[in-house]
Amino acid sequence: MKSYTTLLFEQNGKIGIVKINRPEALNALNETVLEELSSIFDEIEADDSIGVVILTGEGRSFVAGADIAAMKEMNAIEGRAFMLKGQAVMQKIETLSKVVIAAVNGFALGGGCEISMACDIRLASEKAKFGQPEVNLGIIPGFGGTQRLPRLVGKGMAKYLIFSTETIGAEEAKAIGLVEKVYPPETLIEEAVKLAETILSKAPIAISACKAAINNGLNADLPTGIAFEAEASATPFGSEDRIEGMGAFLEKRAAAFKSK
Ligand code: CO8
Repeated sequence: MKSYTTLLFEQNGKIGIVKINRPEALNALNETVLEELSSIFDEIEADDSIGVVILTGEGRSFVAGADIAAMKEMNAIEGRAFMLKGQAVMQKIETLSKVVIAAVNGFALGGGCEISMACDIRLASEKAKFGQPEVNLGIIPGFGGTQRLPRLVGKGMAKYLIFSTETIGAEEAKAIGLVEKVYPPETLIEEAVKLAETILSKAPIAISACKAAINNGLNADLPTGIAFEAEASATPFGSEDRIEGMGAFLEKRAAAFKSK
């Protein structure tokens, strides 16, 4: 990996751990963080030695939003360019061929909640806090929040959270479907690694096809989604891993998958 000024990277077997590292600003997303995230996810996509990614934050925050001090100085054109840059990063994470797990260790506000929603699965510390406070600042959740939040929690709850700007804790986030699991802060990363290892033990080609089928299907109506599913099934079905997985089941042994 290249060296980054606002990110830390660690590789543990096939698990890549990306940590946003601007704790003095609670890991707020400025242009540099967005550019570095874009670059590191390109590197991860191209790197066959990484199978699953964990995204987390250094210190007491996951990401406390887009950088308000930086945005304050932007004119409308610069603001739009910044928004597009943020949206592109979220899109890159969402469409990565590998699974990305958000390990939400603290504040996930505004752009922080939005980047967690671009990840495939959200695990949260009991200390995590979620919210979309943008309308307090005269802007909208413009890193995909108006679109991904209703898809996760439903239209009414998304409007409630965005219009009220209420900050909610991890358990409430779990109750509304914004978070999948909640853990004590000290075991969050350990649990994220365990989940990553579980995912890594499955056929990678099938996991990647499931991710694409779910994402593409949610962007379409049901018949189109079902057609995506049929298309997505073809490659895993034709793979050696399918022969291996089915053979292993019938021979009552663990499968040894080979696909990337
Ligand atoms: N941007 C810049 N700096 C920040 C941010 C942020 N989002 N959040 C915190 N910081 C900085 C603080 O300014 C402070 O810096 P300093 O020490 O130099 O004063 C430092 O981090 C520590 O923060 P606090 O002292 O405020 O810590 P507290 O524990 O008292 O409070 C909070 C923590 C509650 C998280 C508080 O910092 C807060 O409310 N932060 C802002 C949260 C917010 O409003 N986030 C949404 C931002 S807007 C956004 O994300 C839009 C995305 C789409 C953009 C579309 C563009 C068009």
